[in-house]
Amino acid sequence: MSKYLVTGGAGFIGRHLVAALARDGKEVIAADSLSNAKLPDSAALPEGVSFVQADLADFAMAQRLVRETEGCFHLAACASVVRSEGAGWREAHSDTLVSGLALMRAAAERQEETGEAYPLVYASSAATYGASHESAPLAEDAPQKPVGAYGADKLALELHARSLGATRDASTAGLRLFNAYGTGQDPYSPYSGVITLFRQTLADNLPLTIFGDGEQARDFVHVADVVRAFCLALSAASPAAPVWNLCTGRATTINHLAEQMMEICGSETTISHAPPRIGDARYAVGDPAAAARALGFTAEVSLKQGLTEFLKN
Ligand code: UD2
Repeated sequence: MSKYLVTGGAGFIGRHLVAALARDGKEVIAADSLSNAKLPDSAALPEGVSFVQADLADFAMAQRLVRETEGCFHLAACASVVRSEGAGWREAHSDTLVSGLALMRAAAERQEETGEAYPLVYASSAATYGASHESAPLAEDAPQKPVGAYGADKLALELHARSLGATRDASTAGLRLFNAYGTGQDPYSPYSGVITLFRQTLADNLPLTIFGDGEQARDFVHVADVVRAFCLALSAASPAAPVWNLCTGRATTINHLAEQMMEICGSETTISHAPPRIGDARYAVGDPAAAARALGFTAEVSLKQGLTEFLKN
């Protein structure tokens, strides 16, 4: 039976991926440092899944987990802007970049020992493109100009994947995630996405706050599609270290999002506008064509469908 490592396995996307792999009959080691996620209830873990609390930047730990598995989905990262830009920058850098490097090096080493490819699919981010793009969907060859430490670390991960592919045949694939949403994000965490925050605000019957004029656009991709793309990318991992957008290609403004969510909930709450967030991207929408060609991946869940399901759960 195939056994896979999922890092960030206690996080929002990680939990969905672990559940999907288990449903597919795979064994899974879900590893997480728990620095930004809650300990999963061991009694509720699907059959074939074990959980390990682990600092993945610890190379010996990465080596151990990689040796026990046949492939890795690397989702662990520190998405907190406050931590990665503030006093916790060193730990955040370790969680986002050093952990990925440790796993990639452990994967290359395992491959050299066994002579068999060890595929590693890692989460990169739309944050690698930066905030300065105006209106056209971003294809993979768009300039990458990250504005924060998180985006810089994700870009560095892509570069290291390429470098380790060239020097040691490390077999990787990167997926640049746009705005993922779905059940399981903590509604009280300031790091949760706008959809999760709006849902909680609507449930509390409070006014929605939109930062700026609300005409900034995002590419919202449902977590079920995210999971599918990760699974498809596993067999596309190679020493060429390919990277694809994980997106829908559809632009949704925050004004439109708020309207749609209010309509689905039948809410008549008010909307207040606050000053724009510093460094907020005006337009973060991906071009999905390359992933469609290479992986056969097209996002299937429409925003309306995804929001309706999400707001009911
Ligand atoms: C997302 C990621 C971020 C990084 C970036 C890359 C999340 C939570 N953040 O940031 O880590 O990967 O993408 O491009 O996934 N907004 C409101 N009202 C609210 C909350 C948000 O108007 O109450 C706006 C916000 O100003 C932004 C948009 O909604 O324009 C989306 O915000 P977000 O925090 O969900 O995600 P984003 O794209 O800023």
